[in-house]
Amino acid sequence: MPDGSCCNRLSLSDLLRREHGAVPLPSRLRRLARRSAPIVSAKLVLPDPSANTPPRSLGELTRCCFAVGGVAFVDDRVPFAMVDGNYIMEEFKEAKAAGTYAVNMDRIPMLSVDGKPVLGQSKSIERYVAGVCGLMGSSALEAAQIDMVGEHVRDIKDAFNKAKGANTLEAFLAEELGPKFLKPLDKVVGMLGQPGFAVGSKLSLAGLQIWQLATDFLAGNAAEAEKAMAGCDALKAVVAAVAANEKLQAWLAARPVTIF
Ligand SMILES: N[C@@H](CCC(=O)N[C@@H](CS)C(=O)NCC(=O)O)C(=O)O
Repeated sequence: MPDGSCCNRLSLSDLLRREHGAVPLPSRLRRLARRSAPIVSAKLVLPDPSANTPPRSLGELTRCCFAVGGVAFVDDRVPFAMVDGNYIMEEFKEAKAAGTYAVNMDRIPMLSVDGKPVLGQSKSIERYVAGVCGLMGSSALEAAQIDMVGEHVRDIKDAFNKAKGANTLEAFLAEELGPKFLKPLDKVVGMLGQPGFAVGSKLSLAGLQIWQLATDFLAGNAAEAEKAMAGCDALKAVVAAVAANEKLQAWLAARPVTIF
């Protein structure tokens, strides 16, 4: 499955602990954080227990933000099974019928706060959670620049997926990915961030998005991606700095193994 696949309800209802971050938590969540103990739960039916590919669902970058920000969260995954190549998601079907995901037009991922489903759209969730976790820069302008870099990354993924759909991926990787996308993005990051940072001088959602693009999204085309990245020193420094983050590394080691 391509990046952009299913399937999580991320819950902030048990937002318990916050160690870093420029954006203060609402006082109600701060009270919750003081009185609760960390809970992280994952319900997942693995269709193929031997599958060993990294999770790349629409909720994964949000989980990475929580991890890097030191904010405990409930990792509540919709169970599914695969039968004859089809995804069977009975619990999801029932929850949809009950209106659980209505605010997100009956789709997931969904963020719940205080037990209430309040936010859908993976990118909106990412930006909100990144703010809570102190990953949206040091000013309103930096927040907007982080948002912009995220949209640049989205454009690159869209172009990749379009080429894949049109069976022109090979040409895209060889002729367009570097000159048309990665090199211009390298320039952006060189202009906006200190060495090792996508924007400003702090780890941000934009850095995580660049890291995810380089290490996960393009993982199936690693050799071509490496060629396309030649000379993109600012991007490479961001990827290396994010990959060196110890909290992120701990999450990567602890996260459940899933097929996407
Ligand atoms: N643009 C949305 C896409 C959400 C989406 O398409 N979710 C899929 C699962 S990956 C879904 O819930 N589809 C409805 C269904 O399967 O009935 C986002 O980024 O969150």
